[in-house]
Amino acid sequence: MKKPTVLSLLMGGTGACSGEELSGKLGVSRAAVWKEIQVLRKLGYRIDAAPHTGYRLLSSPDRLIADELDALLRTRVVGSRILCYDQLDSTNTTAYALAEKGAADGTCVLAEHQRCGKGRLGRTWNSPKSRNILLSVILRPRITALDAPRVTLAAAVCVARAVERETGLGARIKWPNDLLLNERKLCGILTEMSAETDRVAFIIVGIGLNVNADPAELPPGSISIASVLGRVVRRAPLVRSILTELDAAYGRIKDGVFDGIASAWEEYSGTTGQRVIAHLPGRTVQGAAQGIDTDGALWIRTDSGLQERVLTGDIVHLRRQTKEGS
Ligand code: BT5
Repeated sequence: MKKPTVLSLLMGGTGACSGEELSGKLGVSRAAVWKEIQVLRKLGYRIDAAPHTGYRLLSSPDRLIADELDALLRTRVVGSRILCYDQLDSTNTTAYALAEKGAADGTCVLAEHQRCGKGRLGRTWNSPKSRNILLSVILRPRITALDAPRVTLAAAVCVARAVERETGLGARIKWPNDLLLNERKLCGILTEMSAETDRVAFIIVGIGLNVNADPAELPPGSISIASVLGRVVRRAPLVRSILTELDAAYGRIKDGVFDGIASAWEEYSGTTGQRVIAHLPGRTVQGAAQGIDTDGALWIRTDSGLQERVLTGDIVHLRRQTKEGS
């Protein structure tokens, strides 16, 4: 159980909280409570202070603030510690460095802006300041490096579920772990790890989710939740949902139990059934995507009738084939 804060008590209460009540519950002076109220107001929280009733939280800013996320979360491991930064080079790079220094399982790093956000294979991730979710989670599962890609598959399912729950939008997974809406990229996941011979030391699951960015601020082919819904979406509840889903999945993955992940992935797959091109080292494979196996490899039935198993790489969705074959 995390220590209560002024913010968590104001968020948890149904009515106003007096300064005396807050100072009693937190074991600090009323002056210290007043000081904390001023800090929260500076961060953009609107807090009413009435002489006889006390403090009441009227609204929260759309900023990702550790105290608020702590107060929203009811997870076991994921979110055990939350660190929110204004600016970083990359949340994955910071999370990796923290993990090397022994940061706890489930530690989360968030940033409002990344100076050098990373994609896979040396590509970049671009996100305008304070509009989207840039999140990295440190996990320490008891698995081998060979099983690590399955953690990424599970993470894609978790984000798809959270987006569906919070916004009603049905994002689809493009193999291996992009989320698409209307065939445009909504979310990318970058998993990095440190492994010894027989065991993973830690995995960093880095999630970039476009929430409120205008697609004009993003690379071509991108989309955001707000651009589809036509309204701004608060990011904190979305982060809470993503971390809650990850926590539930991690309860099983931590001990190497991956049952049901491939089938959950298939439920959200936008790739299975599509005509695709896979770019592999030195060659390309074109055909119908048939789905993934338990290792997360994509099976493609090529036009010559052969079955190809693609374990890593990039694919492009081609236009869905109609009955007439057009
Ligand atoms: C990914 O790589 O999709 C993984 C992206 C992971 C980003 C997160 S943000 C938090 C954490 N910290 C980091 O530094 N990274 C992770 P990849 O499949 O290689 O896709 C990269 C490509 O997506 C780029 O080459 C662009 O074409 C495109 N792209 C870049 N920014 C985008 C955005 N905001 N929305 C959609 N597409 C984008």
